[in-house]
Amino acid sequence: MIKKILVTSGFAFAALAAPLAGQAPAAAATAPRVVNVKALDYRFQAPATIPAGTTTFRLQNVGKEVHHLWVVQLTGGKTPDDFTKAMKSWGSALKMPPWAIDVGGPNSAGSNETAEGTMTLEPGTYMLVCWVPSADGMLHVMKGMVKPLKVTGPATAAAEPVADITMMMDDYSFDLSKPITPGRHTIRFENRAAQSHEAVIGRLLPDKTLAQAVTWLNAGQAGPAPIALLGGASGLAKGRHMFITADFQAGRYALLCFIPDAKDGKPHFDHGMVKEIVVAP
Ligand SMILES: [Cu+2]
Repeated sequence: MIKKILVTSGFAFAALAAPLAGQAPAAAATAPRVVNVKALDYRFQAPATIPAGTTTFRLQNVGKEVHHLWVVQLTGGKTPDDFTKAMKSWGSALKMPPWAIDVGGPNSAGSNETAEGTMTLEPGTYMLVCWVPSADGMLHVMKGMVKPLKVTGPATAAAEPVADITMMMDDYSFDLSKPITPGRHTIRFENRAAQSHEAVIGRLLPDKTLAQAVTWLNAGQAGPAPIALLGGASGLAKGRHMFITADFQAGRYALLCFIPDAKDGKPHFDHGMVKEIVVAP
């Protein structure tokens, strides 16, 4: 943004430089790096390599279906090929190998919508994945929505965002530090449970229920959407955290986790990880 102003207008630059002069010159350099990712039906357009450090992934959904960006780190020397081989046993169920660690990402965005998520990534090998199911029951990852990402050192010196609200995830709950009010908020998500959790967030449309939102998302999005998705946190492994910044309006919002349970394989919403919250005017 600033770069654009610099090359197009000297006047704008002078106006912009004045208020910056009194501030610490490092301020601009510490904003998280933005990585733009496009979601299509059914693939990701994303860089192959990014520097380590605090990074905002901006997921632009240019497809017709709902998509999310789920980032997993491959540990124990595993490669993207190992991940592709492991996928062959999945079919219509999410079976994350134990060496693939959920590190977050921007969760579900509707068609022509954008969602953002900020995480701090260490150097390593990662995969970008979409687990959203299509109407045929097939997960998008099985249709080609999976792409390797190399994260290289040294890390950029970017600071993590400052959150005004914290959301703690546990077996099987979403716990907000305070009620969400209309307007723009930065929320820090943290998972303190042993197994991974996610938080899909959306505004329920008038007269629509949580159950209708779950069914619509889980069964290939048949018919008009009962929910306006605004993103949320993709899967976070134990102890991991991430941030989203999003605009809220007055209304009823749904918080949902679709991850299959470690013990019985049932989605976490069946264990109670489904919550309606009210953003009061
Ligand atoms: Cu998808």
